[in-house]
Amino acid sequence: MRILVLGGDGFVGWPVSLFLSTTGHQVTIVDNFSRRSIDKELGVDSLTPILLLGERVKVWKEVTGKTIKYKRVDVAKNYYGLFDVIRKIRPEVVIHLAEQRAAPYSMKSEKHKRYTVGNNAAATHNVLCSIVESGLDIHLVHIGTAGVYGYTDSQLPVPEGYLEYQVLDRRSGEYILMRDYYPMNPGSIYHMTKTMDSMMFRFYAKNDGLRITDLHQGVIWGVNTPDTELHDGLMNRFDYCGDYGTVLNRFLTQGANGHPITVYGTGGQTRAFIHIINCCECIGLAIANPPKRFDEVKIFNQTTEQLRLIDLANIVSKITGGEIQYCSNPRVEAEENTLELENEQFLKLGLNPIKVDSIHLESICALAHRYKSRMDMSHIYCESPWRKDLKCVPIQDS
Ligand code: USQ
Repeated sequence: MRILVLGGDGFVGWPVSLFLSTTGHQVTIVDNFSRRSIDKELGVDSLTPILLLGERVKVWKEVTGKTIKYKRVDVAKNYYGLFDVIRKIRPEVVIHLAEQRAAPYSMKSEKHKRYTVGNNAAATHNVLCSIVESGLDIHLVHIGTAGVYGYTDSQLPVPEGYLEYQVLDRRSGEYILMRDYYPMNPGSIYHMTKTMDSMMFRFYAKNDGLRITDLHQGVIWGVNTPDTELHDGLMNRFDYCGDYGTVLNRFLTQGANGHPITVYGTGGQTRAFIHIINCCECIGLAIANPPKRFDEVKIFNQTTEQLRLIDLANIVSKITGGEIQYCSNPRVEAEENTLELENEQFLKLGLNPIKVDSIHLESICALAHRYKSRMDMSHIYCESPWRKDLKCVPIQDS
C-alpha cells in the first residue's frame, strides 16, 4: 500500500515508518522537524545520537534496498502543501502523528499551551479536510491516548472507546440503551487536544464517510525495534528529560546512569503501557483491519498492561541499584488510582504483548549507559508544573 506517515521523523513515527517499509508498503514521510527544534529550544538532545532524516533514509536504502521518500511540510500551517502531497502520492493510508505529544511540554507556559492546542487542532483538521478534498478513499490512522479516559478509579474495565449504557426515560419509566464515546476527562492540555481530535473524527466519519481508526495508546517504553537496530544510523531517538521523556524510559536512564529514580508523589498512579515494538505492530494490524465508509470511528485501546509507578520504580531500582527519590508532584493528578483497560481487539487480531521484564529493561539500561556522556543531568527534573503553585523537587528538599 502507499502510506503517508505524518510526523515520520519522530520517536514513534520513525520506527513505524521502517516497520511499514519492511512489511512491503511504499512509505512517504512528511515532517516539519518541530521535535528537533524543540530539542534546541529546551537545550537538551536525544540520549541516542540520531541522524538527520535525509541521512537516515539513505542508510535505510543502503541496508535494506528499500526507499522511503520524504518531504518537509508543516501540516498545521501549510494546508496546501499537505494537500499537494496527498494529491501526488495518492496514499491508501495516512498515519497521523503530526502532533505535539508531550504532556509536560504542553503545560510549560501560556505559549506552550497555545502552541499545543493550535498545532494539534489545526494539524488534525487539515488532515481531515485534505482527505475529503482529495476525493480519495483514504484510511486515516491516528495515535490518540489512553489518557483521554482520565485516571479516576473506574468500576469497570475501560472499554475500547465506546460506552453502552441505559438511561431512564422519565416519561415512560423505561430504560433506553445508548452508546457514546466513553466520557473524556483529559489530564493535561496535550491530552485535551486528543479529546478535541475525537470530536473532529466523529464529525468527518459521519458527514463524509471517512474511514478513521483512533488508537488510544498507553505510555510507550522501549527505544529501538528490529528495524532501527539494523544500523547505528537508523537509531531511534531516546528522550529522558523532564519535559519529553516518558516515565519508564526515564526511570531506566536514571537508574542506569547514577541519578535517583524520580517518583512523583506517592507513586500510586497506575498507567497503561506499551512497548514501542508492539506499537508498530498495532499500527500494522490497524491498517490491515480498516473500518468501512460511514462506520463509526474505530477505536482500539493500544496498550498491553497497566502498572503502578512505584512498582516500576522498584523493579528498575532492583535491576540498576538506583535509589528511589520521591518528588513533589508537578502535575494535577490523583495520588493513587486503579486502572484496567480492555484490549481484546488487538489480542484477537494476534498481537503478542511484550510485557515489562528484566531482559527488555536491561537492554534499555545498556543503551542508556552506552550514551551516558550525552546525558545532561540538569534536565532531569520536570520544569513544567501544571500550575504556578506546583513544582517538582525531591521531597526532602521541598
Ligand atoms: N512520572 C513520575 N516520574 C517521572 C515522570 C513521570 O512519577 O519522572 C509520572 C507522572 O506523574 C504520571 C506518569 O508518570 O503519573 C506518566 O507520565 P508520562 O510522562 O510517562 O506520561 P504522560 O505525560 O501521561 O504522557 C505520555 C506521552 C503521551 C501519551 C501518554 C499515554 O507523553 O504522548 O499519550 O503517555 S497516557 O499516559 O496513557 O495518557
